Amino acid sequence: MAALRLILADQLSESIASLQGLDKDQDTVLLCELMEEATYVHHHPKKIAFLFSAMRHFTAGLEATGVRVRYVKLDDPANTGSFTGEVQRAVKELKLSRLIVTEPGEYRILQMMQGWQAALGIPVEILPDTRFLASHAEFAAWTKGKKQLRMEFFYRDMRKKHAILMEPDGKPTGGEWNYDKENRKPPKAGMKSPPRISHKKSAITKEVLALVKERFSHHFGMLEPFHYAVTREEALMELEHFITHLLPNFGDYQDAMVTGEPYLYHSFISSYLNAGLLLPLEICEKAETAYRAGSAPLNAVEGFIRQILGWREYIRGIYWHFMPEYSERNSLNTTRPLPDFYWGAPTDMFCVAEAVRHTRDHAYSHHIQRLMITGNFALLAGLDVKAVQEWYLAVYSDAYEWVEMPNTLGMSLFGDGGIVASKPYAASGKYIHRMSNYCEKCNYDPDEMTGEKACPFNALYWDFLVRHEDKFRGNQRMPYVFSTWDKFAPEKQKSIRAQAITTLRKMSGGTL
Ligand code: FAD
Ligand code: DLZ
Ligand code: SF4
Repeated sequence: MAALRLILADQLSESIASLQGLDKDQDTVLLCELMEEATYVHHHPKKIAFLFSAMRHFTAGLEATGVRVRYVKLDDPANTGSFTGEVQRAVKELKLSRLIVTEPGEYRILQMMQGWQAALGIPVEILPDTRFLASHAEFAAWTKGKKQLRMEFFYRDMRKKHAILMEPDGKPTGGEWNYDKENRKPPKAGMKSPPRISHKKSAITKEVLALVKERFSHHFGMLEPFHYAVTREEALMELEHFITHLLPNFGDYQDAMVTGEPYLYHSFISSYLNAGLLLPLEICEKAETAYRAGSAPLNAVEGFIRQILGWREYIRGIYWHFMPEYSERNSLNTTRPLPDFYWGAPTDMFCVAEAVRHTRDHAYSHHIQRLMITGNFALLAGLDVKAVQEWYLAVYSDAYEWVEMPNTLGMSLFGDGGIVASKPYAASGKYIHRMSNYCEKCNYDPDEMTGEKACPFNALYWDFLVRHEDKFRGNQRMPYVFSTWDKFAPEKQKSIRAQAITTLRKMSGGTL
């Protein structure tokens, strides 16, 4: 029975389930560039260009091996603009009798797929995405009987299951599961990370850049310069570069932030990994090999592997385990609209402006900028969880709902009520001052709590905690926070809260 095999933009792996058992004589593979997907949130132009170029290169690779591909370009006059429209059109025109897909990374698309069998009148097989290392059933089994779903314990099971950084006696390499206590160094003065590699633009990429420039220039973000890898070979070069030149310092400076240095020692592989150009296990194995060869220390290698084997798989597990109800959570009842400075409007907060600049220029900022600058501000200011999620989904080239939502709603905004984070990642300007050199360039003063020059994060931090005292006072992981607040004189408490009100007013008025 001739099959249509749909491949989504984030399924660009030869090992994807929907390509297995393909019959070159009968089957057709479908990839499509879709207006609906590019605009349901206004994706960053670099993200659209990366995905379109990677899809076109992936198609060329399949065709070179004799696979028949129907590739629908964005500007094809017959393009209906949606997955459903394109699948319907292909089935009708090619007279195919079954459809094979791999489960998507977004609940919205899964719902669409679940309606296709009835709409098309042919069998539709939705296959599991075996590129992930924990299946839905495995994750569900892990959650059974647990009061708290802590990533650390899930991660240990994954280490054992995949024999990563494990010794023959069943103990973790080095004797500890986690070396994070060695990993929180502030940046050194004048620190610069080694240059990143960049990739020559192919004719395909040039054509895509022209298309994206014409159609999506009004979206937030700079399209060029464009240095992304767009093939598996190029993504592997990025990975090699990271393992050789950056991994040794990854652990030490994982939380550091430096002006003008968007990547520091971070890998910048999430876009390639999430789109399927790299696979999680090969990355972990290369990192472990570097440790065993003595070219990277254990704190760096373990910390890096934990992000992929632990956090990434855990986050995906949370998304599918709790959807669709998860998306409606807003445990802190936040409602304030997203201020314009998230979209590049001026702000005197240097740290926020810098994180937004990196985002605008690269469709990337590293984890601590996402969590402790833009995320922390959104948490403290009580910004509407849906608006914040939409921002994160649109502006990062690695963003798909399965990974964006639990990170934003759960980890960053505490909007899931504490499933992902056991306490809110709330911090004052003191933390940002310690972990970055941003405050040196700022109009605000991280040591001031009140007054014109006071760092906005400071009063907002206390105001946030007091606003949500009912939720956080009893939190075992925040023992000293409320006792510090209680020791402040009532006058000081009053002026801090008044400062927070002024700060939020300035934010709404566009003058923060
Ligand atoms: P590195 O720091 O080098 O880490 C290595 C890899 O580990 C990453 O490439 C990524 O695949 C994985 N990883 C690390 N942390 C996480 C995490 N918390 N969740 C899942 N995977 C992780 N990551 C996304 O891939 N897509 C998103 O849309 C996304 N949105 C986020 C939103 C917020 C508010 C926060 C706080 C984090 C978000 N993250 C997201 C997680 C993380 O910030 C990025 O994976 C990371 O910054 C990507 O950069 P890197 O490749 O240089 O990562
Ligand atoms: C994010 C995105 C964009 C911008 N464009 C496309 C597209 O044209 N075609 C496509 O197949 N997928 C696209 N995607 C990814 C989807 O929106 C969605 O996030 C993933 O397919 C979920 O698995
Ligand atoms: Fe950010 Fe406050 Fe430092 Fe300014 S002073 S950079 S607002 S933390």
